[in-house]
Amino acid sequence: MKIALVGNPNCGKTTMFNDLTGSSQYVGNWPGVTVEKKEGRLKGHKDVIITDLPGIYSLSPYTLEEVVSRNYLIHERPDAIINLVDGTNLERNLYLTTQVVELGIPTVIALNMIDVVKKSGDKINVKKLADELGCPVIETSAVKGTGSMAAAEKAIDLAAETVNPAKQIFSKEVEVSIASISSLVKEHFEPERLRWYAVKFFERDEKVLAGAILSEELRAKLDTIVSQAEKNFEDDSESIITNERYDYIASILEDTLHKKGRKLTASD
Ligand code: BGO
Repeated sequence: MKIALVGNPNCGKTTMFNDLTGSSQYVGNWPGVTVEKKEGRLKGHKDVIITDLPGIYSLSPYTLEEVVSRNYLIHERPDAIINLVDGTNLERNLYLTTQVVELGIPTVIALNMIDVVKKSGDKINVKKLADELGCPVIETSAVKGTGSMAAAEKAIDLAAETVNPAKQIFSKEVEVSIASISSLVKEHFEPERLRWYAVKFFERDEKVLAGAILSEELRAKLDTIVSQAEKNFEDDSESIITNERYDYIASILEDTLHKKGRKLTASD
């Protein structure tokens, strides 16, 4: 079984990887690029390989690290993902999470740096966060070694289950466009991957478009849908998606994050 560690730079991935794999690590390079590839066996589970993917902020196609990570996730398809989220920097870290959950791979969130969060007096409603994101959230402190093994064991359990389709998080208008794209291309992709591809087509992701075997006629139809949305929003489609991801994250944090000093309300 293959489990991938995914997260922003500095979220604690290396610390957790070392904790989970101990001395059974092998380090190489990703094929064709000088980006380090680290793999190791999960302690106490000889058949589970943990792959530490490069630290990234997004699954966009712009940096080598992003391309390596997303190629691995799409083409090698790990059985499950542990997405490390730095609990002290939720807004930025969840930007990647909103993309990871679209891949249709079973995902557990390791809410890391929880020791720092607790010390600061901030409160994160873990259950609500899990409900919003549609995947389990486990509090971890990689540096203290707490929660990491529980996150890995959760990932093993999830790998055996069918993955829930990603939630619709965008505005109604964007979701209508994505639904139209999905119905046009659905024969070309497995159902659990369809949303990832539909969002990428909406964004006019050049690498994904170049790799897809679609007729010219179909490409023209996709272009019409995207151009119409761009016209309505007076913005390019990639920016529309970025902005709406941040709107969604803001709405989640409104419900789940209580900064110290902020007055609690009845719904807290
Ligand atoms: C230094 N809690 C706390 N408190 N710290 C953590 C946790 C956690 O849960 N997880 C990781 N860290 P990486 P990436 C450091 O190196 O694993 C710390 O990029 C220091 N170094 O110890 O490297 C971890 O692989 C000097 O901190 O992250 C590390 O994802 C002073 O977060 C940092 C203070 O972890 C990044 C910290 C010389």
